[in-house]
Amino acid sequence: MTEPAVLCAVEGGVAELTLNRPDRLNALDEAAHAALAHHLARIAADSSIRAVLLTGAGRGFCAGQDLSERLAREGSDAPDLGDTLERLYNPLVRSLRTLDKPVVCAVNGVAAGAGVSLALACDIVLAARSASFVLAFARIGLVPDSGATWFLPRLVGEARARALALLGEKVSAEQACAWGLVWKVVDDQRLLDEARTLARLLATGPTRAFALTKRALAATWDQPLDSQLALERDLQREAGQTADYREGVRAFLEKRPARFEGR
Ligand code: LHQ
Repeated sequence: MTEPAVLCAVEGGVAELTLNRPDRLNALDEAAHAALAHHLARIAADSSIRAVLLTGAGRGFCAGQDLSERLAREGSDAPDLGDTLERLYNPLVRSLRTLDKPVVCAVNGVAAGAGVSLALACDIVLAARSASFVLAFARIGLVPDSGATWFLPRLVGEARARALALLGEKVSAEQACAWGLVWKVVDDQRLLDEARTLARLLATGPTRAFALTKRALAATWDQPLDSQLALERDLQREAGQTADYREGVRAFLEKRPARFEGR
């Protein structure tokens, strides 16, 4: 029997997704995309799942598109890579960004090409100290994709984004953290434990407020302050109607930890 391209284990309100093609540094082929789409749809529909953890098996996190699959598929024909993005990568990035629950990414090793984009599409990114980030696109004659040209300048600024994209140099986890690409660097052997602790914490949080927060942060780059204020007003109105808000205030007044139920 062949191994599944992506493993999914649900425990304590957290769905842990593990990219599982370690001998290819978890490069994404069609099967991996199909599995990710399947699991993310299930996660979105299941209200008992309140946080997601994404990581990779073996020594890599994700080496981007599986290039051996591309060659086998394309032969000597001029390929339509736009079609691949439209069918597979863009829906994946959109589904992570719009998922109504927080997504933690544990970058356990090298992230390259669309593997970098995949990590940056998550809400909180932890990186193992030995992990690295490679904008490998230019090395094979391509344009950074899957959101890379959107995420990078926003996270690291124009100067670094342009150099990273054009040079494709490997960036260490420490450097990525200093530049604001990731939230924290964690010792390799501690990475999964820390990421799981974080995901479990998020899974006991106010899930609706988290979803609304994601929506507010997603809108912020496209509109002026005045419109963002109006959006915050609308989203806060919605948050104020949740049971979690009532519980949060009650717990504060009673000087005890809140017991959020995600509704
Ligand atoms: C791989 C891959 C890989 C297959 C390592 N594929 N086997 C979107 C839409 C449509 C088309 C095109 O692209 C895109 C977006 C993209 O993602 S484009 C960017 C695609 N990715 C790359 O160009 C990265 C290619 N990989 C590398 O540069 C290196 O492997 C990195 C820097 C990630 C790691 O280097 P090393 O640690 O030295 O490992 P390695 O190169 O020895 O790789 C280990 C094995 O994994 C090796 O197989 P082998 O049979 O020799 O042990 C590699 O062939 C395989 N592998 N990446 N993307």
